[in-house]
Amino acid sequence: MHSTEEISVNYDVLGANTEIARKSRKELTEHGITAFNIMGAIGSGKTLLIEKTIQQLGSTYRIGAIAGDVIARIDAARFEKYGIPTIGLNTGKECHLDAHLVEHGLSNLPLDSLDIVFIENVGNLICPTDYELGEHKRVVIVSVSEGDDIVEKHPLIFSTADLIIVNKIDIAAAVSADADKMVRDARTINPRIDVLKMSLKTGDGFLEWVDFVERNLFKK
Ligand SMILES: Nc1nc2c(ncn2[C@@H]2O[C@H](COP(=O)(O)OP(=O)(O)O)[C@@H](O)[C@H]2O)c(=O)[nH]1
Ligand SMILES: [Mg+2]
Repeated sequence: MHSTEEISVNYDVLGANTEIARKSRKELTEHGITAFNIMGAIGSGKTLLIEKTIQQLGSTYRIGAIAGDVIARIDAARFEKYGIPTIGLNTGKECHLDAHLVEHGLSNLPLDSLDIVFIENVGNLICPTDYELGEHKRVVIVSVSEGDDIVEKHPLIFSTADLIIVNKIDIAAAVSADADKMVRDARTINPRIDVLKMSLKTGDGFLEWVDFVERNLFKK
């Protein structure tokens, strides 16, 4: 028979995280930078989305990136090859970025000469939910190959997001997934959410994403 006991640590971890995130958001805003927190499962298309956005918008706006991963700088290297300022953050055993780590990352980016910062979170649909990072917009990208019940099974992350992208619609038939059901599920969970169906392979829906990014930039 297990016995359980409540232990009070007298420290509000999430509250402290939110406080640092607010400071970072204020600093970014003062610099006229919009930050996007890109969340989603491993393999949903987070890195490719950011890479294609750098290709599309990199000559118009000054873009920086933070790539979160448990180990290694593989995704960071994918952004660096476009010549943009990039910080790779390793979380070790943690399944999400937190505001403290991102604050360090931001302190190493040239904030005076950026318009956009893309933050690729660690691949996970649960852990990043409660951790604000200082972003202005929260984006969740899911792919049809995760199963068309993936949205209804993870309501919390969608309830806090501003935009959900249902990606890889080019392979929906091959994996017997109903992308429209995923869209409906997202709208049921969060009626205020923007939803896009996309294929980063064919380009379907990509320009709507670009429009979402540009609509959320500060006027300079
Ligand atoms: N068929 C197809 N493959 C995609 C699409 N988007 C991403 N991929 C592939 O999915 C894999 C994972 O993408 P990646 O961006 O690394 O995912 P991340 O782990 O979320 O950063 C790569 O092999 C991509 O080429 C898409 O829209 N359609
Ligand atoms: Mg990635």
